[in-house]
Amino acid sequence: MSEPTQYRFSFGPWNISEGADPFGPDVRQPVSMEAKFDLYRPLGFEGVQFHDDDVVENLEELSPEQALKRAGEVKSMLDDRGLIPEFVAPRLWFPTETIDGGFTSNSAADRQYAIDRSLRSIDIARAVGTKNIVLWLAREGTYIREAKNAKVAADRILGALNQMLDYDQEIEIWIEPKPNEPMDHTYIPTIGHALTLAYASKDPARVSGLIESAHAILAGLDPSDEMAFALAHNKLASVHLNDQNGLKFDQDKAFGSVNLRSAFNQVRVLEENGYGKNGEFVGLDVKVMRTQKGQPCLDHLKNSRETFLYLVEKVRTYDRSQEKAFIEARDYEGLDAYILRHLMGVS
Ligand code: GLO
Ligand code: MG
Repeated sequence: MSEPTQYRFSFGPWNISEGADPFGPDVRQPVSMEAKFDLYRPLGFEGVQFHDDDVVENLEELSPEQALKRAGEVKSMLDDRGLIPEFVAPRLWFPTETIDGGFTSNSAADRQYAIDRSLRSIDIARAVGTKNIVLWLAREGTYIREAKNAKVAADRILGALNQMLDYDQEIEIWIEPKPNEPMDHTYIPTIGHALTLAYASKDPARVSGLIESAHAILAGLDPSDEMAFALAHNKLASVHLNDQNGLKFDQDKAFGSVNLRSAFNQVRVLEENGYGKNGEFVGLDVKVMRTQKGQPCLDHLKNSRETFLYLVEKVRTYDRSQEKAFIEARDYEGLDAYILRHLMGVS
């Protein structure tokens, strides 16, 4: 038996939010980035997920030199607190140039903007101390099918990936698939799409996937199977654990809060396949409820991390001989009941 995995956790500063939604303004005060960094370790987190403009605020107003200088300052803030930057993601969905998409925009100038911004975020990633780039391809899709040529779009996404791989021979790219929101449909909705791009790229060893539970659910898929598929290809670079109550807007609910059994299965697949043994983070991408009082609100992070760890215990205390006996007898009714009893803590 190998040593049990000591999991380490990450979240992004956007997970400490002001609580705005499309129908109402902020309900909490903003917290500065540096003050957010102070909150990580006491909560049990050591990894920080970043967008390029979380590292360098007002990125577009700064020269490349100024931006790198700022990224270096942020690196020192992280070092001082024993924090690790997990990845940097180019924010290809806020700027006006990305209204019609990034790499798949119908405007050549806007496509170039998306490439330039992505290369810039590689420089920022290196300066803040990570080689990992996340591509959440937020606006690579359409609201109506006829608006873009989907075949050309797929070629363009691959072309962008290759340009990024060429730009820096050491970076790794982690694609985070999501089927919808903000688009009606996106071009890279599942891990199967993401890994096809990885294998088609000029350096497949440097391209892998990041699976978010809610995104898999929105695609009508089981998050643990999506994770298992990536693990089978040795391409699960990270996860964004959270939960989702059916086919609605992306809810980013606390991990396990909707479907505890699905959460158990995600933890089971990660634990059984040694996820985390090579330093992979257990990433969270969770929103606090808008209704929550307090400043700042952190319970959704604390609770999600604890739920993960309780479920690790459930996986480790799962009676494997009983599981085996049920499977050998093809008694999946028995297995089903055993799992429910185990999760409920009764026997
Ligand atoms: C949105 C995504 C988003 C990404 C983040 C990092 O639905 O989950 O939060 O994870 O931008 O790429
Ligand atoms: Mg996410």
